[in-house]
Amino acid sequence: MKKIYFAGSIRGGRVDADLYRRMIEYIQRTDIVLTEHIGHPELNVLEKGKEDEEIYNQDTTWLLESDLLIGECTCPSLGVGYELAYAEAHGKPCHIFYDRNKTQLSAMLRGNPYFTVYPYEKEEDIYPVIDRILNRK
Ligand code: 6K6
Repeated sequence: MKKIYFAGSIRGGRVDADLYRRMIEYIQRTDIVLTEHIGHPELNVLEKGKEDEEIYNQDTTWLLESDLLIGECTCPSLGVGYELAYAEAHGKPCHIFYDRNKTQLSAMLRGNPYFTVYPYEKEEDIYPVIDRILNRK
């Protein structure tokens, strides 16, 4: 089982939280998601009392432990951008999804050949790509 670091917006906005949850549950059919809280509808309540330093230390530890990163980047997030650069610096494969009808992905991601970028139009297009990323039969 691979360890996946799923990255999605938190303070950048939670409009896509349900989508994150569905993607995380799909990955969890065969693999481990280190960051399953990203898809939780009441993250604010869950994380209450956690210091930012604690969050940073935990997330960077998980990133180093992970086999690869899957990010949903339709909702822009500084934290996700940072995580992508951190993952690249540590040689972790990075797979980025975004809805091409809702956003223009940053040139700093699209322009970097290190990242594998998947623009999609419908949510259902995401899942076969995840199957390929995870080497599922
Ligand atoms: C809870 C409620 C509001 O903010 C929080 C903080 N909790 C976090 N817990 C775990 N990971 C976090 C938290 N905040 C940010 N991250 C990490 O940064 C996640 O791994 C996300 O992929 C990314 C989101 O960054 P922002 O800039 O959108 O918050």
